[in-house]
Amino acid sequence: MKPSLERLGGAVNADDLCEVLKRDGAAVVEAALTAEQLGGLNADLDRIVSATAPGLRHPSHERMVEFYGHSTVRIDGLPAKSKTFLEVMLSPLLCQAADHFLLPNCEDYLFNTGQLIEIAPGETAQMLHRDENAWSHFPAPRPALEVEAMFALTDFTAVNGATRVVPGSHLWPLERTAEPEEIIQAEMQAGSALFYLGSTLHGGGANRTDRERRRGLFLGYVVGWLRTEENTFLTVPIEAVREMPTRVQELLGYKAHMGIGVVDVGSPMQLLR
Ligand SMILES: O=C(O)CCC(=O)C(=O)O
Ligand SMILES: [Fe+2]
Repeated sequence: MKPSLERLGGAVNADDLCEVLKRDGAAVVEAALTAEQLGGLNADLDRIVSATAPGLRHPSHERMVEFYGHSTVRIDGLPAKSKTFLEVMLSPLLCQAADHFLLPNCEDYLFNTGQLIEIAPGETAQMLHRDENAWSHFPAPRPALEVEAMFALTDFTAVNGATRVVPGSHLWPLERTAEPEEIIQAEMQAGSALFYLGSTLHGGGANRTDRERRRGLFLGYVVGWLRTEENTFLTVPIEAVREMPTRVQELLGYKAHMGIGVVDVGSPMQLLR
């Protein structure tokens, strides 16, 4: 049976979203951003995107070069680059989904990374993957480690690179690969979001247009005892963190996970006072 990707209205409550995520591993939430948030993010990021070269500028490993794409612009450090991004970090649906899936496995969760991902014409499809495989040394079966969302900042279409996703694959053994008919593209309007679990197979789509750029804002939370993908202590200056809401400071790692992530053997919050 061809799987389907559930589409929920922006007014969906978190319990209903979590039910669908538990069953399918992914769902589209329409109008997840307000018009002001969408406009604010694009205004904050336009100039930075146009000044940034595509592809990996400083590869951490040669394997990441292909994975991150040659015609795709990626930008992190977003908490210090956009005030609206901080609002999106605290968006109730995403935080409630993270509460639901991650709090059974940790004291509190952390911001894993936020990336602006702009796929330019000519980009090929990214390999399907599970984001939790970033922690591939952790043998399966793993507890839920990561909850994430890809917000569309432009329309996502089948030809401009809409994320490809495999509903139900979060329940598969890690070695099972997807058949073409099991892959669905998360076509959605700007302002909508694909919510998914870190165990769900997905990947960026190919951009087969002549001039359309597909801009997405990716944001994920992980259990607080993992090393996060983005090194937020270096991407977000501490002077900027001092001005942020307390919950954002916690999510950026200034809350210790019991004895993990401590400063002076205690809470890093002391550095923000
Ligand atoms: O750009 C996309 O649609 C997905 C990107 C992605 O899954 C990743 O880089 O991990
Ligand atoms: Fe991914």
